[in-house]
Amino acid sequence: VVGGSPTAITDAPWVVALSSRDRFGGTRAGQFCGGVVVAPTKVLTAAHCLGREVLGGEPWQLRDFSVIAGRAALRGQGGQEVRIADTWVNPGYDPTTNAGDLAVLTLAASLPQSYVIQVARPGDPAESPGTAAEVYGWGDTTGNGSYASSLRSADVQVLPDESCERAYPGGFGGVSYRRDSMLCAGDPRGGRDACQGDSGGPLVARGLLVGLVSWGSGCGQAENPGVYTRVSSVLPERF
Ligand code: 4AZ
Repeated sequence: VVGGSPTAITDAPWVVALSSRDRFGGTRAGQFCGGVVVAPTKVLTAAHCLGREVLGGEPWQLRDFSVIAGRAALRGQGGQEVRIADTWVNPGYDPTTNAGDLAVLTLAASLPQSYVIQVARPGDPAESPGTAAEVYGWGDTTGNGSYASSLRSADVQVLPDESCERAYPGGFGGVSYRRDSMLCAGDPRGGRDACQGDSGGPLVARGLLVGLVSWGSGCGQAENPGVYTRVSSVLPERF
């Protein structure tokens, strides 16, 4: 998260870190993506977080990964570190266009019900342009590869689809904005945004989950907003 500030986990108990045993050790505790608790044993993340670009070409095994919940400081105490029992990747996810970038992790143990956030329904006013929103994560804070060891969040707003259609007409690596499965959000003046390492983490508006950090060009550039998975339209079922 660029342009953000430290966040207590008690203010955002639904934010979790995805951790890989063998990667990004040290202060990041293996953190490579974010996630969000939508039921005691269900965590949403970005499908691309389970893809080759993030996890490497080698066959990986579920036992190499865990979810860190209830903890803002990755190397701190408290909270829960839970194994992942199963993964479900949205069959509509298209890695070449990033459309439908959502996966569901089923946890091997239950998290407290108090961690659960409610998901916005399709067309909820929380998805309307101009709505204040917050993005959360342990990702890059500068755009230069400086990752956060403790949870941060930034105030952004839901932007009109046109803002992202203008920014991403198809020229960004062939990836274009699609309003049916994506949500546009950011800071109209620039400076506040999700960044690398925040992928899969939540965009929250009016207390509801509206988006998952998915992609964008750079971080915090006014003319290149963040693109989020539009959770309401991609999620297969209610939790
Ligand atoms: C990334 O590489 C990434 N500014 C995520 C979000 C954004 C840019 C990059 C949005 O995971």
